[in-house]
Amino acid sequence: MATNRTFTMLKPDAVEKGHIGAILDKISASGFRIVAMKLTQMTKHDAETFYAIHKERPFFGELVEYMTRGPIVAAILEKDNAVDDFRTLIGATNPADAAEGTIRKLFANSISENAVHGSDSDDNAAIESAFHFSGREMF
Ligand code: IDP
Ligand code: MG
Repeated sequence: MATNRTFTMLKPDAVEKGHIGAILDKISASGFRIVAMKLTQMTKHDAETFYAIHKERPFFGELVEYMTRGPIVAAILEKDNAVDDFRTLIGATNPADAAEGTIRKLFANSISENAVHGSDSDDNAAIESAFHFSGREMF
């Protein structure tokens, strides 16, 4: 996969609160092109696999419970410098620390329910994209 792509999820809290449109609007207005997108729900096994790197963290059970409780929007986004620029757009993990105007500042509830996921590296963007999408779902 090209390194100008990143992977995102609009997490269950954002979907529950009806923020899909507003968040996608911000993503598009920030210059990202949607390469792939779907509304889907992660199983417990999916969430445990996706977040395996965090399995020793004290919040792992809470994270899996949260990420599986309702549908998410999964998407692949394209832009120059996509991974870093998207992390800037979403803001810090804890919305209390997120910069003004960032997606997490605007839409997140808390450090655990923080509205959006963004890949942290080109390698993880490719792994996470392939976790959710087949080649024929990418455009
Ligand atoms: P990131 O999403 O900003 O990359 P990570 O450290 O990779 O943050 O954590 C993954 C996800 O786990 C976060 O987005 C959040 O939903 C949850 N999380 C992270 N830290 C905490 C915590 O201290 N308490 C509860 N949940 C957390
Ligand atoms: Mg992370």
